[in-house]
Amino acid sequence: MVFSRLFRRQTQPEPKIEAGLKKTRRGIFKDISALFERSEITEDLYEDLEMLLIQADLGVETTVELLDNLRARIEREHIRQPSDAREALRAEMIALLHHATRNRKIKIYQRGVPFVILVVGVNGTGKTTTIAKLAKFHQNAGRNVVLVAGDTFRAAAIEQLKVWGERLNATVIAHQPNADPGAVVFDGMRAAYNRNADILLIDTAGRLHTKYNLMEELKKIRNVIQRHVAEAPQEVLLVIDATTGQNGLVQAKKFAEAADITDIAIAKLDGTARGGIAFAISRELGIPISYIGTGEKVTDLTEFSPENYVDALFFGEEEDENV
Ligand SMILES: Nc1nc2c(ncn2[C@@H]2O[C@H](COP(=O)(O)OP(=O)(O)OP(=O)(O)O)[C@@H](O)[C@H]2O)c(=O)[nH]1
Ligand SMILES: [Mg+2]
Repeated sequence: MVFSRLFRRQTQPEPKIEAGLKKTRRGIFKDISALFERSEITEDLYEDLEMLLIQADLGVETTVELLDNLRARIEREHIRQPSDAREALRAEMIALLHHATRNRKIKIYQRGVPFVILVVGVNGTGKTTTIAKLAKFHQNAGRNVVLVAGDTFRAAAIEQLKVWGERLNATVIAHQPNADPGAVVFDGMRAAYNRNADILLIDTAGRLHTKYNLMEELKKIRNVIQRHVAEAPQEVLLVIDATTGQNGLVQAKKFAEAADITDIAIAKLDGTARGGIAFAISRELGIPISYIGTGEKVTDLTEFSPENYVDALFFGEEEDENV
């Protein structure tokens, strides 16, 4: 007699991620789970799984790769029970996400050397909000944060950052609208030293003019930063909007080609029922996903963990209630 393992949560519940993935979990991933309640592993099961994964925004290529890996594992481990196949799927999903997180560099925060975080991304993806969240995140860790309004194209963008600065009690360095972003960043770097800042968070304009312009502008900002701290920016964070799915991924790729991105934040995960985008991002960009945003509040940011993420696709409060 073959006993199949019970499919259980492997990580501690992480309420913010679970809440953020609620729509995905209750939608597509509920259907995915249901596939494994069938009596045998058949070709139909693989086909239905493929369709659902594509719907979840994994994209065709990532889905095909995941399914190939799943089939190989099922064969290798002589898996016969669909419930064990679901366990194998979880393992392969986690492996896919680790594909990128493994490239993550350890962050070194040194006293007296500002840790500069340059935040980039297409307009409207959630850059400024993510900056506020990150400011809170670092403040909670006891770090002194200064914000720089490097998005000088829109007056509203400068105001928005100032409002966050007031709420967070963080200094905001800003110039007039249409000022040279390089000049603002220069003042920001100086302020970081004068105010003993541990973290300097730089907002940038989201307009994706031409790739050449974008590269030039980011290069200028980088030069200004490096005049003060040679190893900065220690983090170049690309913010991706989860609700824009595969389109967002295409734009993110362009950004990744133009700027030396070190980390990715996926914002607005709470706003989509297709939370599979993280897998496509991980595979296609190969850049570590470091944070996920699951709401509009400053506290709605979590550090990314593949294990927690995948568990939250399958388990949440509502499942616990049923136990
Ligand atoms: N639900 C939800 N909304 C978010 C999240 N992050 C940002 N938003 C909202 O998305 C909208 C755009 O966010 P911003 O932070 O202004 O985006 P931006 O990239 O700075 O935009 P531009 O400066 O115009 O390029 C705002 O209404 C935010 O409140 C999130 O994680 N969840
Ligand atoms: Mg903005």
